Amino acid sequence: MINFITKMMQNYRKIIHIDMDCFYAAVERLDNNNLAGKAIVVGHDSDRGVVSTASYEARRYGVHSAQSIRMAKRLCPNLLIIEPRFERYKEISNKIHNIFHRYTDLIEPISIDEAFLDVTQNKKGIELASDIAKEIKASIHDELGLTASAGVSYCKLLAKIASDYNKPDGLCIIHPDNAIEFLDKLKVEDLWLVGHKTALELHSLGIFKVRQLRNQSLSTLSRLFGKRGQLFYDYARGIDDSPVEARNDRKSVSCESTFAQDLSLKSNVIIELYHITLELVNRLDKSDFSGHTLTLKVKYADFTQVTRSLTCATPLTSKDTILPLAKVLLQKVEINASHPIRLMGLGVSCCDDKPQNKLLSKPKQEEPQLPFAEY
Ligand code: TTP
Ligand code: MG
Repeated sequence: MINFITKMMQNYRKIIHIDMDCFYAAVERLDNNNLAGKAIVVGHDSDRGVVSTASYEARRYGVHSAQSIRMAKRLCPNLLIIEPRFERYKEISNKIHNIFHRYTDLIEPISIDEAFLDVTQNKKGIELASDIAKEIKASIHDELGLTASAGVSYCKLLAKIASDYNKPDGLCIIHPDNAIEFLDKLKVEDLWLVGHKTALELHSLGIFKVRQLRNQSLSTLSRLFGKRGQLFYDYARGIDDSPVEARNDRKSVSCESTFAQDLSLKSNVIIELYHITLELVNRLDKSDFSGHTLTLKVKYADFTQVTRSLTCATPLTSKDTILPLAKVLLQKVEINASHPIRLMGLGVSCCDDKPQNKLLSKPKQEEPQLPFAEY
């Protein structure tokens, strides 16, 4: 029996999830000692500016990511607003990934400050994933002057939940033997795929805790949530077989702009489209990326949003190829005074059947970037 258990244990994967603490704000503090201990946010200081992140001092006042700067100032009168410096954040993100690569190349970036690492087989032959997590945290601290939180477990779901558990500067390990006990403490909204709407649906059925979710049969969950039902059933049991997928190839490059004033005149929208195209071409060039699918995103003043895409045979790399296609996509979008436009984004992505030959021949680390993220 003991041999059987030992064998089972050996088959468990060892996964680490790392998430930097207050990432943009921490980098700003690193570069400016005067910001130490102060309530700061990173974002554009304008009427329409949005908080990218807030220091913990600011969070105490209720300031948080995605809030308007105006509201943040109201909540925290002494708030300092720092203009974002994305190039600097990417530079630090690359250095963090260089530290990860000392242990494994099986790294899945989730965003600029967050990644999964599969260290089951690692370059240093270290047995305990928790030892690797400690070393990574120490290197990030000693070499870069920043703190990270780490979660360690046998699957991505629990590693991610663990890294959130003791933030900031946390380390939390969920051993397979303790997984169910750990899950029992959690609310359903702590699980992946349980957003606000799903949480409300579950609450209406009297299901608030993961423990209660586990009592539901697979057929009930599948009937209520379709394909997600199976996932909820598995997650409640600590089952998540999804692999850590190393991404050497970028999936997309995009950029977007929130206008100083909402636009309803087509001529103004076309001028903005021109500027966004130039910025997109600049980003494509810098990242050595080309794709075949162009996507236009339009967000209206009432925050409704539409996207329009087209795929073409020619790689989309230059203004001369992208701008005419972007205008074609714009034709498919409503523009009028009763529905003014607040934000427009343009992105190029790869088609799944067209591999990124450029990147395959010249592997390079991905700069994690969410398509169209309002960051
Ligand atoms: P997060 O990891 O979500 O947040 P954080 O690192 O600032 O704080 P925490 O300690 O809770 O992890 O996001 C990483 C960075 O991404 C964040 O520093 C700024 C940026 N970001 C935005 O620009 N907009 C957003 O809405 C969010 C959530 C993050
Ligand atoms: Mg973070």
